[in-house]
Amino acid sequence: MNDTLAQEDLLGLWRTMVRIRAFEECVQAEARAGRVPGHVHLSLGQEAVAAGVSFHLERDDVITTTHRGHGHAIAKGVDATAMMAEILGRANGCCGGKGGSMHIADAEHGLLSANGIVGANAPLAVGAALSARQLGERRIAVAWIGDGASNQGAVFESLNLAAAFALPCLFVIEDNGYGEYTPRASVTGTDDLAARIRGFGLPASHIDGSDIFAVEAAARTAIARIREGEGPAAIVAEVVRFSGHFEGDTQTYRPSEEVAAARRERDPLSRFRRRVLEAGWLDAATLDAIAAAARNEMAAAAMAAHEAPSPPAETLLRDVSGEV
Ligand SMILES: Cc1ncc(C[n+]2csc(CCOP(=O)(O)OP(=O)(O)O)c2C)c(N)n1
Ligand SMILES: [Mg+2]
Repeated sequence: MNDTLAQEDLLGLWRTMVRIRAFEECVQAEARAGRVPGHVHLSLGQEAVAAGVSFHLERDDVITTTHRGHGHAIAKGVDATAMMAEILGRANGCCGGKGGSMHIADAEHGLLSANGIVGANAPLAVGAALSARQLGERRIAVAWIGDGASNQGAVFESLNLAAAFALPCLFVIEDNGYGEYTPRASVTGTDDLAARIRGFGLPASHIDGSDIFAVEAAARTAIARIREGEGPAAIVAEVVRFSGHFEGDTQTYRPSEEVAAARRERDPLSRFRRRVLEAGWLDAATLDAIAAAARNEMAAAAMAAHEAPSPPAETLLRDVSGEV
Protein backbone atom coordinates (compact mmCIF):
# COMPACT_ATOMS: atom_id res chain seq x y z
CA MET A 1 0.00 0.00 0.00
CA ASN A 2 1.32 3.48 -0.70
CA ASP A 3 0.12 6.80 0.74
CA THR A 4 -2.92 7.24 -1.43
CA LEU A 5 -3.70 3.84 -2.93
CA ALA A 6 -5.00 0.79 -1.09
CA GLN A 7 -3.81 -2.68 -2.05
CA GLU A 8 -7.01 -3.34 -4.00
CA ASP A 9 -6.46 -0.11 -5.95
CA LEU A 10 -2.96 -1.21 -6.91
CA LEU A 11 -4.29 -4.60 -7.96
CA GLY A 12 -7.00 -2.90 -10.01
CA LEU A 13 -4.45 -0.72 -11.84
CA TRP A 14 -2.29 -3.76 -12.61
CA ARG A 15 -5.28 -5.81 -13.74
CA THR A 16 -6.39 -3.10 -16.15
CA MET A 17 -2.90 -2.71 -17.63
CA VAL A 18 -2.31 -6.43 -18.11
CA ARG A 19 -5.79 -6.93 -19.58
CA ILE A 20 -5.11 -4.20 -22.16
CA ARG A 21 -1.67 -5.66 -22.94
CA ALA A 22 -3.05 -9.20 -23.29
CA PHE A 23 -5.97 -8.02 -25.42
CA GLU A 24 -3.75 -6.15 -27.83
CA GLU A 25 -1.16 -8.92 -28.06
CA CYS A 26 -4.01 -11.21 -29.05
CA VAL A 27 -5.28 -8.70 -31.63
CA GLN A 28 -1.72 -8.40 -32.94
CA ALA A 29 -1.51 -12.17 -33.41
CA GLU A 30 -4.91 -12.19 -35.12
CA ALA A 31 -3.84 -9.38 -37.45
CA ARG A 32 -0.57 -11.14 -38.30
CA ALA A 33 -2.56 -14.27 -39.10
CA GLY A 34 -4.65 -12.21 -41.54
CA ARG A 35 -7.87 -12.57 -39.58
CA VAL A 36 -8.58 -8.87 -38.92
CA PRO A 37 -10.49 -7.02 -41.64
CA GLY A 38 -9.08 -3.51 -42.07
CA HIS A 39 -6.41 -1.75 -40.04
CA VAL A 40 -5.73 -2.03 -36.33
CA HIS A 41 -3.74 0.51 -34.35
CA LEU A 42 -2.29 -0.84 -31.12
CA SER A 43 -1.55 1.08 -27.95
CA LEU A 44 1.14 -1.28 -26.63
CA GLY A 45 3.35 0.82 -24.34
CA GLN A 46 0.59 3.34 -23.59
CA GLU A 47 -1.45 1.20 -21.16
CA ALA A 48 -0.71 3.24 -18.03
CA VAL A 49 -2.54 6.30 -19.33
CA ALA A 50 -5.76 4.41 -20.06
CA ALA A 51 -5.61 2.56 -16.75
CA GLY A 52 -4.58 5.51 -14.56
CA VAL A 53 -7.14 7.97 -15.94
CA SER A 54 -10.00 5.46 -16.04
CA PHE A 55 -9.31 4.47 -12.44
CA HIS A 56 -11.01 7.78 -11.53
CA LEU A 57 -13.95 7.45 -13.95
CA GLU A 58 -17.36 6.18 -13.00
CA ARG A 59 -19.72 4.10 -15.05
CA ASP A 60 -21.89 7.09 -15.98
CA ASP A 61 -18.93 9.14 -17.21
CA VAL A 62 -18.51 9.13 -20.97
CA ILE A 63 -15.49 8.97 -23.25
CA THR A 64 -14.83 9.51 -26.92
CA THR A 65 -11.71 7.93 -28.30
CA THR A 66 -9.56 7.61 -31.38
CA HIS A 67 -8.34 5.04 -33.89
CA ARG A 68 -6.01 3.82 -31.09
CA GLY A 69 -8.70 3.27 -28.47
CA HIS A 70 -8.75 -0.41 -27.40
CA GLY A 71 -7.10 0.40 -24.07
CA HIS A 72 -9.44 3.30 -23.33
CA ALA A 73 -12.45 1.07 -24.02
CA ILE A 74 -11.25 -1.83 -21.88
CA ALA A 75 -10.32 0.49 -19.02
CA LYS A 76 -13.79 2.07 -19.19
CA GLY A 77 -15.39 -1.35 -18.76
CA VAL A 78 -16.32 -2.40 -22.29
CA ASP A 79 -16.50 -6.18 -22.51
CA ALA A 80 -13.29 -7.54 -24.05
CA THR A 81 -15.01 -10.54 -25.60
CA ALA A 82 -17.51 -8.31 -27.41
CA MET A 83 -14.64 -6.06 -28.56
CA MET A 84 -12.61 -8.99 -29.85
CA ALA A 85 -15.64 -10.24 -31.80
CA GLU A 86 -16.15 -6.74 -33.18
CA ILE A 87 -12.53 -6.44 -34.34
CA LEU A 88 -12.75 -9.84 -36.01
CA GLY A 89 -15.99 -8.81 -37.75
CA ARG A 90 -18.37 -11.18 -35.95
CA ALA A 91 -22.12 -10.80 -35.52
CA ASN A 92 -21.84 -10.87 -31.71
CA GLY A 93 -19.37 -7.98 -31.68
CA CYS A 94 -20.36 -4.90 -29.70
CA CYS A 95 -21.43 -3.17 -32.94
CA GLY A 96 -22.70 -6.28 -34.69
CA GLY A 97 -19.32 -6.87 -36.32
CA LYS A 98 -19.79 -3.97 -38.72
CA GLY A 99 -17.79 -1.24 -36.99
CA GLY A 100 -14.43 -2.87 -36.38
CA SER A 101 -11.53 -1.55 -34.33
CA MET A 102 -11.92 2.13 -35.23
CA HIS A 103 -15.65 2.39 -34.61
CA ILE A 104 -16.18 0.55 -31.36
CA ALA A 105 -19.01 2.06 -29.35
CA ASP A 106 -20.76 0.90 -26.19
CA ALA A 107 -23.09 3.49 -24.70
CA GLU A 108 -23.91 1.23 -21.76
CA HIS A 109 -20.33 1.54 -20.53
CA GLY A 110 -19.95 5.18 -21.53
CA LEU A 111 -17.93 4.69 -24.71
CA LEU A 112 -19.77 7.03 -27.06
CA SER A 113 -17.47 6.16 -29.94
CA ALA A 114 -14.04 5.47 -31.25
CA ASN A 115 -13.28 7.63 -34.28
CA GLY A 116 -11.16 7.26 -37.40
CA ILE A 117 -11.23 11.00 -38.12
CA VAL A 118 -8.30 12.47 -36.25
CA GLY A 119 -9.45 15.10 -33.74
CA ALA A 120 -13.15 14.63 -34.49
CA ASN A 121 -13.89 12.98 -31.16
CA ALA A 122 -12.94 16.09 -29.17
CA PRO A 123 -16.03 18.15 -30.10
CA LEU A 124 -18.18 15.07 -29.41
CA ALA A 125 -16.83 14.93 -25.85
CA VAL A 126 -17.44 18.64 -25.43
CA GLY A 127 -21.03 18.12 -26.64
CA ALA A 128 -21.47 15.31 -24.11
CA ALA A 129 -20.10 17.58 -21.37
CA LEU A 130 -22.49 20.35 -22.42
CA SER A 131 -25.44 17.94 -22.33
CA ALA A 132 -24.45 16.77 -18.83
CA ARG A 133 -24.37 20.42 -17.73
CA GLN A 134 -27.72 21.27 -19.34
CA LEU A 135 -29.42 18.19 -17.89
CA GLY A 136 -27.92 18.84 -14.45
CA GLU A 137 -26.22 15.43 -14.45
CA ARG A 138 -23.01 14.76 -12.59
CA ARG A 139 -21.17 12.83 -15.28
CA ILE A 140 -18.02 14.11 -16.90
CA ALA A 141 -16.77 13.57 -20.46
CA VAL A 142 -13.27 12.57 -21.51
CA ALA A 143 -11.72 13.26 -24.91
CA TRP A 144 -8.76 11.02 -25.75
CA ILE A 145 -6.44 12.86 -28.13
CA GLY A 146 -3.12 12.07 -29.81
CA ASP A 147 -0.26 14.55 -30.21
CA GLY A 148 -1.03 14.71 -33.94
CA ALA A 149 -4.71 15.35 -33.25
CA SER A 150 -3.74 18.07 -30.80
CA ASN A 151 -2.73 20.20 -33.82
CA GLN A 152 -6.24 19.97 -35.32
CA GLY A 153 -8.53 22.99 -35.45
CA ALA A 154 -11.43 20.93 -34.09
CA VAL A 155 -9.38 20.26 -30.94
CA PHE A 156 -8.52 23.95 -30.51
CA GLU A 157 -12.20 24.85 -30.83
CA SER A 158 -13.09 22.15 -28.30
CA LEU A 159 -10.56 23.40 -25.77
CA ASN A 160 -11.78 26.94 -26.23
CA LEU A 161 -15.49 26.19 -25.82
CA ALA A 162 -14.93 23.83 -22.88
CA ALA A 163 -12.99 26.60 -21.12
CA ALA A 164 -15.41 29.38 -22.10
CA PHE A 165 -18.43 27.41 -20.83
CA ALA A 166 -16.51 25.81 -17.89
CA LEU A 167 -17.69 22.38 -19.03
CA PRO A 168 -17.07 19.10 -17.17
CA CYS A 169 -14.59 17.80 -19.73
CA LEU A 170 -11.17 16.19 -19.40
CA PHE A 171 -8.78 16.27 -22.35
CA VAL A 172 -6.11 13.60 -22.26
CA ILE A 173 -3.34 14.07 -24.81
CA GLU A 174 -1.26 10.95 -25.31
CA ASP A 175 1.95 12.28 -26.78
CA ASN A 176 3.67 9.29 -28.35
CA GLY A 177 5.86 11.55 -30.47
CA TYR A 178 4.36 10.54 -33.82
CA GLY A 179 1.34 11.19 -36.00
CA GLU A 180 1.47 8.18 -38.31
CA TYR A 181 5.09 8.31 -39.56
CA THR A 182 5.75 11.99 -38.85
CA PRO A 183 7.66 13.04 -35.72
CA ARG A 184 5.64 15.49 -33.66
CA ALA A 185 8.49 18.00 -33.46
CA SER A 186 8.55 18.45 -37.24
CA VAL A 187 4.92 19.59 -37.48
CA THR A 188 4.28 21.30 -34.14
CA GLY A 189 5.26 24.85 -33.29
CA THR A 190 5.98 24.11 -29.64
CA ASP A 191 7.37 21.23 -27.60
CA ASP A 192 5.22 22.28 -24.68
CA LEU A 193 1.74 21.00 -25.51
CA ALA A 194 0.54 21.63 -21.94
CA ALA A 195 1.53 25.31 -22.11
CA ARG A 196 -0.34 25.66 -25.40
CA ILE A 197 -3.46 24.17 -23.79
CA ARG A 198 -3.16 26.51 -20.79
CA GLY A 199 -3.35 29.35 -23.27
CA PHE A 200 -6.97 28.37 -23.87
CA GLY A 201 -7.76 28.98 -20.21
CA LEU A 202 -7.71 25.57 -18.56
CA PRO A 203 -5.15 23.85 -16.34
CA ALA A 204 -2.94 21.25 -18.01
CA SER A 205 -0.40 18.97 -16.38
CA HIS A 206 2.54 17.41 -18.21
CA ILE A 207 3.51 13.96 -17.00
CA ASP A 208 5.42 10.79 -17.80
CA GLY A 209 2.63 8.58 -19.12
CA SER A 210 4.73 5.44 -18.63
CA ASP A 211 4.49 5.95 -14.87
CA ILE A 212 1.02 4.94 -13.76
CA PHE A 213 1.51 6.62 -10.40
CA ALA A 214 2.06 9.95 -12.16
CA VAL A 215 -0.99 9.35 -14.34
CA GLU A 216 -3.19 8.38 -11.41
CA ALA A 217 -2.15 11.45 -9.42
CA ALA A 218 -2.67 13.85 -12.34
CA ALA A 219 -6.07 12.32 -13.11
CA ARG A 220 -7.09 12.53 -9.45
CA THR A 221 -6.38 16.27 -9.35
CA ALA A 222 -7.92 17.04 -12.74
CA ILE A 223 -11.08 14.99 -12.23
CA ALA A 224 -11.65 16.33 -8.71
CA ARG A 225 -11.60 19.86 -10.15
CA ILE A 226 -14.01 18.92 -12.92
CA ARG A 227 -16.43 17.19 -10.53
CA GLU A 228 -16.35 20.26 -8.29
CA GLY A 229 -17.80 22.21 -11.22
CA GLU A 230 -14.66 24.30 -11.74
CA GLY A 231 -14.46 23.61 -15.46
CA PRO A 232 -12.31 21.51 -17.77
CA ALA A 233 -8.76 20.26 -17.32
CA ALA A 234 -6.14 18.57 -19.45
CA ILE A 235 -3.34 16.07 -19.02
CA VAL A 236 -0.47 15.73 -21.47
CA ALA A 237 1.09 12.30 -21.01
CA GLU A 238 4.36 11.42 -22.73
CA VAL A 239 4.37 7.81 -23.85
CA VAL A 240 6.16 5.51 -26.27
CA ARG A 241 4.27 3.64 -28.96
CA PHE A 242 5.89 0.18 -28.96
CA SER A 243 4.24 -0.94 -32.17
CA GLY A 244 3.98 0.67 -35.58
CA HIS A 245 1.33 3.22 -36.47
CA PHE A 246 -0.81 0.30 -37.62
CA GLU A 247 -0.20 -3.40 -37.35
CA GLY A 248 1.95 -4.19 -40.39
CA ASP A 249 3.77 -0.83 -40.44
CA THR A 250 7.43 -1.61 -41.24
CA GLN A 251 8.59 1.46 -39.27
CA THR A 252 11.47 2.37 -41.58
CA TYR A 253 11.09 6.00 -40.43
CA ARG A 254 12.12 5.09 -36.89
CA PRO A 255 15.39 3.69 -35.50
CA SER A 256 14.73 0.19 -34.14
CA GLU A 257 16.84 1.07 -31.08
CA GLU A 258 14.18 3.64 -30.15
CA VAL A 259 11.61 0.93 -29.53
CA ALA A 260 14.08 -1.51 -27.99
CA ALA A 261 15.23 1.13 -25.48
CA ALA A 262 11.64 2.06 -24.68
CA ARG A 263 10.70 -1.55 -24.08
CA ARG A 264 13.66 -1.82 -21.69
CA GLU A 265 13.21 1.46 -19.85
CA ARG A 266 9.69 2.78 -20.36
CA ASP A 267 7.43 -0.23 -20.27
CA PRO A 268 4.63 0.85 -17.90
CA LEU A 269 3.96 -2.72 -16.80
CA SER A 270 7.61 -3.47 -15.90
CA ARG A 271 7.91 -0.11 -14.14
CA PHE A 272 4.82 -0.75 -12.03
CA ARG A 273 5.94 -4.27 -11.21
CA ARG A 274 9.41 -3.13 -10.15
CA ARG A 275 8.05 -0.36 -7.99
CA VAL A 276 5.42 -2.37 -6.12
CA LEU A 277 7.77 -5.31 -5.53
CA GLU A 278 10.62 -3.07 -4.29
CA ALA A 279 8.25 -1.23 -1.96
CA GLY A 280 6.72 -4.52 -0.77
CA TRP A 281 3.22 -3.33 -1.67
CA LEU A 282 2.37 -6.45 -3.71
CA ASP A 283 3.97 -9.85 -4.25
CA ALA A 284 5.15 -11.38 -7.51
CA ALA A 285 2.91 -14.46 -7.33
CA THR A 286 -0.22 -12.28 -7.13
CA LEU A 287 0.91 -10.11 -10.05
CA ASP A 288 1.74 -13.19 -12.14
CA ALA A 289 -1.61 -14.81 -11.41
CA ILE A 290 -3.49 -11.69 -12.53
CA ALA A 291 -1.42 -11.48 -15.72
CA ALA A 292 -2.01 -15.16 -16.48
CA ALA A 293 -5.76 -14.74 -15.93
CA ALA A 294 -5.75 -11.79 -18.35
CA ARG A 295 -3.97 -13.84 -21.03
CA ASN A 296 -6.46 -16.69 -20.57
CA GLU A 297 -9.40 -14.28 -20.76
CA MET A 298 -8.18 -12.81 -24.05
CA ALA A 299 -7.28 -16.18 -25.58
CA ALA A 300 -10.81 -17.35 -24.76
CA ALA A 301 -12.22 -14.15 -26.28
CA ALA A 302 -10.35 -14.81 -29.53
CA MET A 303 -11.46 -18.45 -29.56
CA ALA A 304 -15.09 -17.42 -29.02
CA ALA A 305 -14.82 -14.90 -31.86
CA HIS A 306 -13.40 -17.53 -34.23
CA GLU A 307 -16.44 -19.68 -33.57
CA ALA A 308 -18.96 -16.88 -34.00
CA PRO A 309 -20.71 -16.19 -37.34
CA SER A 310 -20.12 -13.17 -39.56
CA PRO A 311 -23.00 -10.69 -39.70
CA PRO A 312 -25.66 -11.96 -42.12
CA ALA A 313 -25.76 -10.16 -45.47
CA GLU A 314 -29.29 -8.87 -44.86
CA THR A 315 -27.97 -6.75 -41.94
CA LEU A 316 -25.52 -4.90 -44.19
CA LEU A 317 -27.57 -1.72 -44.40
CA ARG A 318 -29.06 -1.94 -40.91
CA ASP A 319 -27.77 0.45 -38.19
CA VAL A 320 -26.37 2.86 -40.75
CA SER A 321 -27.49 6.35 -41.69
CA GLY A 322 -30.34 6.12 -44.22
CA GLU A 323 -31.28 2.69 -42.86
CA VAL A 324 -33.31 0.50 -45.23
C1 LIG B 1 -8.75 14.33 -40.26
C2 LIG B 1 -7.76 13.23 -40.52
N1 LIG B 1 -6.58 13.52 -41.06
C3 LIG B 1 -5.67 12.55 -41.29
C4 LIG B 1 -5.98 11.24 -41.01
C5 LIG B 1 -4.96 10.13 -41.24
N2 LIG B 1 -4.40 9.72 -39.93
C6 LIG B 1 -4.84 8.62 -39.29
S1 LIG B 1 -4.09 8.40 -37.81
C7 LIG B 1 -3.14 9.77 -38.03
C8 LIG B 1 -2.13 10.18 -37.01
C9 LIG B 1 -2.71 10.63 -35.73
O1 LIG B 1 -1.68 10.92 -34.85
P1 LIG B 1 -1.93 11.11 -33.32
O2 LIG B 1 -3.10 12.01 -33.12
O3 LIG B 1 -0.66 11.52 -32.69
O4 LIG B 1 -2.40 9.67 -32.82
P2 LIG B 1 -1.53 8.32 -32.72
O5 LIG B 1 -1.73 7.60 -34.02
O6 LIG B 1 -0.13 8.69 -32.49
O7 LIG B 1 -2.15 7.59 -31.58
C10 LIG B 1 -3.43 10.39 -39.24
C11 LIG B 1 -2.77 11.62 -39.72
C12 LIG B 1 -7.26 10.97 -40.46
N3 LIG B 1 -7.62 9.72 -40.14
N4 LIG B 1 -8.11 11.97 -40.20
MG1 LIG C 1 0.79 10.38 -31.80
